[in-house]
Parts: sequence; C-alpha cells; structure tokens
Amino acid sequence: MTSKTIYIGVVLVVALAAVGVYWYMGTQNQPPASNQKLVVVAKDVKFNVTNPTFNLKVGTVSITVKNMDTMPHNFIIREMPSAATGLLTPGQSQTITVNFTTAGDFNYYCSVHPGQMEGVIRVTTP
Ligand SMILES: [Cu+2]
Repeated sequence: MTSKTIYIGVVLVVALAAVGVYWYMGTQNQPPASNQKLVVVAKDVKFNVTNPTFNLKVGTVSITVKNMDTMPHNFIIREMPSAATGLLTPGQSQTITVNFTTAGDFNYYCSVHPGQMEGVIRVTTP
C-alpha cells in the first residue's frame, strides 16, 4: 500500500465523517413547530368523548379547554404541573399555552375525576 493510497483513504474517511456530522446537526436543529392548536371539550366525564391520544410536535401549543359538562373539571399535564387550567365550572373555557421542549408521552388528566378523565399527549419531533 503506497502512502498516496493511505492519504486518499484518510481523506475519504474525514469527508464521510464531516457529511455524517453535518447530517446529524441538521436533524438536531429542526425549528420547533408553531401555531399548534388543540381544543379539548370536557363532557360526560370524558375529554373529547373518548380521552383520545393527542398527537403534537415539539414546540408551543395553544390548548383550549371547554367545559360543556354539568360539573366542574380541570385539565392538567402530569409531567408539567404548571401546564394546567383552573377549575372550570360548566360553560367555562380557558386557553393555556404549553411549550413542549422534548419529544415523549405526557399524561393529561382531570384532578376531580382521576381514572375517568385521563389520556396521553404524544409529542414527536417536527
Ligand atoms: Cu373532571
């Protein structure tokens, strides 16, 4: 093996590593999603009929919670206790802004009806 062959090999390895790092940085620097909106309706002791899984992207989301029920409810994200509405009386609604900085599953619930009104918010990278 000549020194020229070794030199070309080293250059190729360095170039491939640079491309790899560039690609990786690109995947890490996706801008967070904005203008995400979620409407949650509390009715018949359920959120949105079935306590569905809400799919969101990393970033900020505006969550409007409407109480269309005959009893008070609230909406709290377990892993982010500050992301919560107050206790909403029948007919009341409140919008909260939540910033999801990491992907993952977050659990939402109503503290008045644990076990009956709870579900998952699935946050993925944009
Ligand atoms: Cu409730």
